[in-house]
Amino acid sequence: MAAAESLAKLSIDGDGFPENLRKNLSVLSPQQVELAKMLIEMEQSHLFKQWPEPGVEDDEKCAFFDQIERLNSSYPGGLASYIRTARELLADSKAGKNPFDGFTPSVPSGEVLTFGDDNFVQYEEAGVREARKAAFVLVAGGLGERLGYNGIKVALPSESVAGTCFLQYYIESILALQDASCRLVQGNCPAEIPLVIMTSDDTHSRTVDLLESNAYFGMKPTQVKLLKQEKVACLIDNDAHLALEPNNQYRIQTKPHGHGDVHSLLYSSGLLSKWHDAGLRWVLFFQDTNGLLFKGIPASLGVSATKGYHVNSLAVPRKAKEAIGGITRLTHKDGRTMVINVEYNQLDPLLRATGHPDGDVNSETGYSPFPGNINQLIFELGPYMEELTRTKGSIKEFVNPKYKDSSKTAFKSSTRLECMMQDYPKTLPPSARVGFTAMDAWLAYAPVKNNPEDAAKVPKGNPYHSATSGEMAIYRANSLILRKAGVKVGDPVLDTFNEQEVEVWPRIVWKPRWAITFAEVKSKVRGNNTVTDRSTLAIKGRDIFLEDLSLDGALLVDAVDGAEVKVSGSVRNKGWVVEKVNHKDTSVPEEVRIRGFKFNKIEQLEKSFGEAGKFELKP
Ligand code: UGB
Repeated sequence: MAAAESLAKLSIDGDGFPENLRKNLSVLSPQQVELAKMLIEMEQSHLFKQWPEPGVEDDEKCAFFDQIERLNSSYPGGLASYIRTARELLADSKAGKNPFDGFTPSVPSGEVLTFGDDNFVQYEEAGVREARKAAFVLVAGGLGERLGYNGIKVALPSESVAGTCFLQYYIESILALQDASCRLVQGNCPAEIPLVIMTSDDTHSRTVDLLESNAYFGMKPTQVKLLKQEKVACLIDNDAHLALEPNNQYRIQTKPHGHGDVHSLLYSSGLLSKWHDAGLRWVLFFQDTNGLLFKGIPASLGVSATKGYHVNSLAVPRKAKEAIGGITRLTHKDGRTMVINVEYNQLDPLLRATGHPDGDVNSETGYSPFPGNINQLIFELGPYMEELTRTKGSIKEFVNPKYKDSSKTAFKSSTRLECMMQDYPKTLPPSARVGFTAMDAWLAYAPVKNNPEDAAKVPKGNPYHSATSGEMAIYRANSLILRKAGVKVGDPVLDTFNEQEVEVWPRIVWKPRWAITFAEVKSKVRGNNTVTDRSTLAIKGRDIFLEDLSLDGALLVDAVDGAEVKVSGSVRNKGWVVEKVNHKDTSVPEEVRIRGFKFNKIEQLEKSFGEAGKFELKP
């Protein structure tokens, strides 16, 4: 029998060869036998310990090898390479080897932007011009364990005035950039910015459903491409023995490999060369729940284009111990340097090991001296393709086992290898132009990552990264932007929701179509406008102009393209009142209770303009 012969070539006998597997060879295909051989060679015979006689659960045995085949083919170099790397990294971890051994950290310099000044506006214009040559990549394969939300994170409302979910906000922002970019170059434009979404088994089907049930939020379905990442095998010990599911001896336990998979998936998809041939120049990576993200994109893309950055990371001031990586210049003893993210759990030990006994602490500015990485990365496509041709998109991995005790011989639970997309520059040559663009956190960063209990425990003064803070940050940013554009916006009031104290600004939202840059905001605000602190304002059309408006209450204006609407006069009504909700109150939908408040919509002025023409909305 071919299968048996193939295994016989293994020349493994005695203790090393599991009898239970030998007996079951007749059940397996020749390919499965080859995989079995690889597993035995990689010292994984424990996987077959409990296998029953042939004829019992044979379908399950084949399903086991189907999974092995998937794990083998989805990892660059196959499962054997995964196990080998795991052994090396686990040995390093046990030995307490510092991954930054030989490197000294220092604070890098980059482009620091001030919202709304001439420099910022010029970068924004340069960025909008480049946007038509960009492709966007959203990494959305994460389960969001820290948030604990039952749905996918991109389906969560980013705010609850208009109820725009994150994916909708992202897609509408890309479409607005596309329009603005084409307008700037007067039509000489491919007109469709591609969007790739990296999903995983945890998020894939629900992401497809969300897109399909919302007509892709206005994007052409052909513009959007989903790439699904596979999970990787879990490991039970320092010898990298694979872990079986606790309740199924025919399934390997798997966990996510991290957002770094995005590079190998893009490489193998063939999309990069397609984009290159279509004249694209930039690839922008971003994460699943940052409702401010696109406020920083145009200017940062402008920085990339102006400075010729191959890699540009967006950054914000970072509070010490905040769960965001620090952008760091690392200088090796041999003289090599690189500007790279040092992940939040590694920054403190690295600093302590290199002559900073206090570790990750704030400087006299009240912030960590290291800019905070918000994992919004802008790569120049040409150099990116060249590098991936060399590396095939594989990214330096790491392992983070939770040991039972200081002997570091046993794990509390299984572990696995992981990789991060921001580690891409680690393999770049010193000639690569790697920089960062820093801006205020209020403008560009407000992720939703922590559940209410954990958010409430965040040290005072550090950002909560919760649904509460994420939504309130949108109102604050929009209020501050309108202020900068000359609108008199009421002061915020402090309030506490789900035990998190936040500033509550007027609830102002607008569609990205209305304005995607500060220059656009300014062009749509004329005369003397006032919005009081208790007000709610939602602007949903492209050609809506605020002109001598005095708002004290709630106002919602919608207009189709071509309907030019001047909004003015005095709008006064009882408005929308912010009401507290307890996150433990299960009678309230989950997406509401995790933010700790909802609106009681008492009274509003709501007006829609469905036809082209010139209109005035003046009560
Ligand atoms: N993600 C995937 O697509 N696949 C995966 O396997 C895992 C995640 P988290 P974390 O700027 O906010 C990152 O869990 O640990 C997606 C940076 O590493 O939110 O908070 C997932 O869906 C850190 O340097 O990441 O840390 C989500 O969209 C810091 O900058 C994204 O990857 C921080 O984010 C991030 O996943 C930040």
